[in-house]
Amino acid sequence: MSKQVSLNQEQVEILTGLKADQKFINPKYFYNHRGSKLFEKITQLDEYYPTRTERLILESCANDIAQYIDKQSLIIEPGAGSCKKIEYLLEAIHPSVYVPQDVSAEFLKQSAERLSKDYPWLTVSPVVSDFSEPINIPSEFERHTKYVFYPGSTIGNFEPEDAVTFLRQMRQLVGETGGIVLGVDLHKDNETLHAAYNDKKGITAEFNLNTLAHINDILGASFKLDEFEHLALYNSQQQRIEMYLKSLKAARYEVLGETLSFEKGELIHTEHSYKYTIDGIAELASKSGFKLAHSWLDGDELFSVNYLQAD
Ligand code: SAH
Ligand code: AVI
Repeated sequence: MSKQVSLNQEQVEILTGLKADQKFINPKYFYNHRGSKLFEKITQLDEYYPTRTERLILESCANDIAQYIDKQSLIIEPGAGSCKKIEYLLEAIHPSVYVPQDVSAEFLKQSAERLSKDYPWLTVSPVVSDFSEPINIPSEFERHTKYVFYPGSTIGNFEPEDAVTFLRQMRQLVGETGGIVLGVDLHKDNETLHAAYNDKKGITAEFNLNTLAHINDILGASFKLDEFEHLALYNSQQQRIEMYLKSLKAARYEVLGETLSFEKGELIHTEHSYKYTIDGIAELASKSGFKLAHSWLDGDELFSVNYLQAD
């Protein structure tokens, strides 16, 4: 008789990916507590230009960005992580409520507590949930004009059609009067992109491999991290970084009543990171009920911060 195993939603999602012809793991599984800390280390790497470049833009353009945003508003930040980038805008925008959302529960809690302490005039109301699902804003905040702050080019981790679905959801959330401040990484030469996802210290490799430790915890599995290798390449035709975990040997794992087999050299897809042009961002906006009101770029045109106004 086969053993009945009752699985939770995360376990089903992960097992479905690992049984597919092209194996995959949703990139949200990078982010257990250790993954969130490793991402913070990535943001400090010389090769990883997006974070420092976006911070420079936010710092120098905060007052211009604030022109588009009502005071005393409510700001929602999906995938807020460390909640550091909103700080560049807080004094200029002066919202009443900040709702950081993330899947990495403990990391979010710590980030939100720090922000709350540093900005006593701000109501910080963190939400632990998946940003692909609609977010519930507590009814006491209903009267505020709503804006979304979505920095870091996390939008690039969606397939372009899913990015439109996500932005449509954000359009519903902000209504006729709000908008979204959207950080998007731009097209550039292959070497810069390749280096950003293949850093010399191997932090991105650790971040990618940590996914296996995270899913080991969720599945009660025993994937061995040293039997896999980090692989990241730029696909210039599709204009995206592709990240994989490569199995270094043939292996079979028994996990929650399923047999998972890996061939030597087989790839598990873990992330896409799409890079856009300003025209591409305008297209995303118009497909999802926004218009691209303004884009702010750094001098080298590596990264963009955009304001998408409800249309
Ligand atoms: N906004 C920060 C962090 C970006 S890293 C910055 O710009 O530096 C991506 C963040 O999104 C992480 O904190 C991760 O935990 C979160 N995340 C990834 N997938 C998610 C999902 N499906 N739902 C909610 N949060 C998610
Ligand atoms: C969160 N996200 C936008 C990062 C990116 O660059 O796509 C995640 C990351 N993956 C590897 N390095 C950083």
